[in-house]
Amino acid sequence: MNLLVVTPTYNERENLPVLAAGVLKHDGARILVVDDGSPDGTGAIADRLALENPGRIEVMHRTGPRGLGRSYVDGLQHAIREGRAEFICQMDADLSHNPEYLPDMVRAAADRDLVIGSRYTNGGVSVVNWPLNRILLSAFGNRYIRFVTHLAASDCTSGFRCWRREALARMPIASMVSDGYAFLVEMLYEAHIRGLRIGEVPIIFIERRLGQSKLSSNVLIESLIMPWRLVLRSRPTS
Ligand SMILES: Nc1nc2c(ncn2[C@@H]2O[C@H](COP(=O)(O)OP(=O)(O)OP(=O)(O)O)[C@@H](O)[C@H]2O)c(=O)[nH]1
Ligand SMILES: [Mg+2]
Repeated sequence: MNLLVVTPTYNERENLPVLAAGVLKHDGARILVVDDGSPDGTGAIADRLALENPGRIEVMHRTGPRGLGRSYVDGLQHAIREGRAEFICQMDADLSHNPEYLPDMVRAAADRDLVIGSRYTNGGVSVVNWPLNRILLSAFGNRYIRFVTHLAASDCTSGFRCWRREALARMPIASMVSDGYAFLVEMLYEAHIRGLRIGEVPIIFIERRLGQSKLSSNVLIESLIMPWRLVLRSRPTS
């Protein structure tokens, strides 16, 4: 496969080498690490991994305000500009997203524009080591987003995604306004209103064992408001 995996990192020093090994096991897969000046030295570890795996790992060191959405905007735009990968995946660095699913996702993306690695395809929720409150928050959040936006995907907040590059190039990446989970919803909504073909493949999501969560109340509040902004801004004005 001809794949570039874009991975945003903030303080993932223990997780990144394991993730990189899992991704690079697949022939034709490369990684773009988008590090936000992690205080724990993840950026330097990424540089070392890049030296050890010539041509297969690239590192973008961001400066200025940090953020998951901002990092994806920069990383995905870079992936389109370099124009080498046929498929572009988005993936967390904390090992919640198992690289073993990458071939499944790329295969599914052969006749889709965007494939979501989904925790909800079987009716239940496929997560390991999540406390009940996190399960409820995610399940409620997804229902709420679908209710407001009429998106059909069962997992609108999954950060594990695979795009065909031509489809990603049609997305207004530079005009995304949100960060955090809301960024993922915004991208999905823009893909939907552009008529992109969206598919899902089942994954089992494993909660991080090492490092710290960056989930904040600001991120949650933004994701409650964003679905309304999305539907209001896409309404015909006449
Ligand atoms: N570049 C960059 N990456 C970030 C930032 N915040 C989070 N990330 C990365 O985005 C991915 C998802 O972040 P997490 O902290 O795991 O968020 P989460 O999955 O909602 O929370 P937990 O898994 O429960 O900890 C991880 O790879 C993080 O390192 C950021 O501000 N900048
Ligand atoms: Mg995580």
